[in-house]
Amino acid sequence: MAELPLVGLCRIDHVGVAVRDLDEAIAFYAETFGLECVHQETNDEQGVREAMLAVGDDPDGPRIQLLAPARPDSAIAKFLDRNGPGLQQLAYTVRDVEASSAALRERGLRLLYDTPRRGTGGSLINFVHPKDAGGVLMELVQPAFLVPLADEKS
Ligand code: MC0
Repeated sequence: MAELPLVGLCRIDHVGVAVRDLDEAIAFYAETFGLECVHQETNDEQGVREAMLAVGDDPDGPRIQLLAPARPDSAIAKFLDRNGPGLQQLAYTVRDVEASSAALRERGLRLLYDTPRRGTGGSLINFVHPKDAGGVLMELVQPAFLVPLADEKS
């Protein structure tokens, strides 16, 4: 039997937490847990405002990602309506999100996007449907430093 291609999960990239109000959540995590916000952005395609929080001193360590809805029809708004605030996703770093997605498709899992989309800080992302990953929304993240520039692709 032919061997399945490697999935290539390298490490935990971040844990995503749905929140109703981003600024309030950033203040809560800073004042209560001492976690510093190291990055903020709005992702229009995903309909989210997000903040990355560092845990400990490792500059490459896993982050906590706070996710607040930027519009009422977004995935985060729907999650909050259904579940309230809380853990929404677990994200893994991969070197090649297309290769990892293909490997998971070969194992019969549903990937949410046919081709990767833009994630935090210029990363490329895709998701495994939570019903195919034991009830966990699993995100694959190819960090920006591993995303080829447009003129390097050919
Ligand atoms: C839904 N379900 C979840 C879930 N969301 N289970 C675990 N974790 C979640 N986050 C469950 C529901 O409870 C329900 O179960 C079933 O999945 C519904 O499936 P569905 O009807 O197919 O889908 P929807 O409409 O609920 O949407 C879920 C889906 C959506 C995962 C497809 O949220 C989505 O497209 N997510 C990907 C994009 C995303 O999450 N963007 C925000 C983060 P029952 O048992 O009731 O049937 S943006 C981001 O993360 C970027 C900025 C980045 O990191 O770079």
